[in-house]
Amino acid sequence: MILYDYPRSSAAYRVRIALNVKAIAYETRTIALLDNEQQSATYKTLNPQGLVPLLVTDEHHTINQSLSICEYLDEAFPNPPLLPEDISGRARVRSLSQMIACDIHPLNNLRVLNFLKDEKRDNDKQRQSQQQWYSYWIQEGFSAFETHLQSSLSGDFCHGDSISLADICLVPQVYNARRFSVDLSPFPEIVRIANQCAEIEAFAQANPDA
Ligand SMILES: N[C@@H](CCC(=O)N[C@@H](CS)C(=O)NCC(=O)O)C(=O)O
Repeated sequence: MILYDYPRSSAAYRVRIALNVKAIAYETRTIALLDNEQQSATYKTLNPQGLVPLLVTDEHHTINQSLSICEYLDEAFPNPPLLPEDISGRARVRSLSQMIACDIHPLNNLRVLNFLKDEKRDNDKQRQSQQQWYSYWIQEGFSAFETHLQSSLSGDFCHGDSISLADICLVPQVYNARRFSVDLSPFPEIVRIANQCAEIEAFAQANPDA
């Protein structure tokens, strides 16, 4: 399999974790987001959205959207599973995953931050306003996520005592939060679970700093 990737892309980071958890061999092709390579004609023939990640399967199918890729991997390689067996558990894990992937992450994406740039502001003001925007959306989203984690349905991980798609979405978002110095002290459960995941090889190997 080939993963079109960028180390600091949190959507691609999710897929790297899923591939590692399932011990699937893969190659990466780095798309230089800061050089706008995602918008090149060559890449857009593979992914017209101009975003990473993109997975090319061994059967040469291309799949974009990290959650679809993770669910594809889960169906193609069922062990260990990324979703619980019971349907309400699966719904809970998908809902936690989407809280991050659909309602936090898109607001802080590179193209959104670039669109919000105000060329009239000096660099310091620019950075300050970007930081405020970034922190606001993470803290707003994490506040609801933290409340969900207080449920008895959570355990060592977001859902019960085994890794699920929700942890795979949470860890890259926490990485981003730390990179932008977002205060995580109001979210002890999020921090506990992210730190626990960091000890697991599949997560550690997928970390952008690795
Ligand atoms: N919903 C998509 C989001 C993909 C996405 O936003 N990728 C970012 C990196 S995390 C990207 O390629 N950004 C390039 C840009 O903003 O130009 C997914 O989950 O795969």
